[in-house]
Amino acid sequence: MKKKVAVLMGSDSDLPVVKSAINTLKEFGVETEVHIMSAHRTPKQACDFASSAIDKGFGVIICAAGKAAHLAGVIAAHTTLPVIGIPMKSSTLDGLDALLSTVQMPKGIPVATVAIDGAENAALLAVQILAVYDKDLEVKLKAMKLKMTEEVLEKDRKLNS
Ligand code: RP5
Repeated sequence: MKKKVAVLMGSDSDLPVVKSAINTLKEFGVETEVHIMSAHRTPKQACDFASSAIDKGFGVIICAAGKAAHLAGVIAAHTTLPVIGIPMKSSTLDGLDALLSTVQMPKGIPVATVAIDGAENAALLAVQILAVYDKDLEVKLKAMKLKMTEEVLEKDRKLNS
């Protein structure tokens, strides 16, 4: 059975950035569930979601949060699924606070952290994880990489013509 990806964000104010992750997952045809969920404002819902995510057919969980960004860490603490953290640039510290909060996990509870506001890469990493056991996704990823290479080579040709 095809696995789903969960996209969680700490606040609806994160949505404009997180949208590109949702769109990328859609482009790959990955079934996606999106929720506003906070380690601080809805702690019980966050723990319950993570604890039941495997049974609900999820394969990867993406968590976007800003400031003292604990969402990805709390979710990772309650599941064995791979968790990808997107540190959000939503504070006066330009997201550096969220980056450090997301990436500096204690030994035993890893969170795969992408760049500040790196929503698209979070989605691609989720697709790559699912593609280990999904040939269709592997083929789509290879096509995407080929297209990227062609675009750069075309620019290089134009530059030198
Ligand atoms: C975090 O605090 C959210 O993920 C968001 O990035 C930031 C600000 O949230 P709001 O105050 O806009 O709801 O929890």
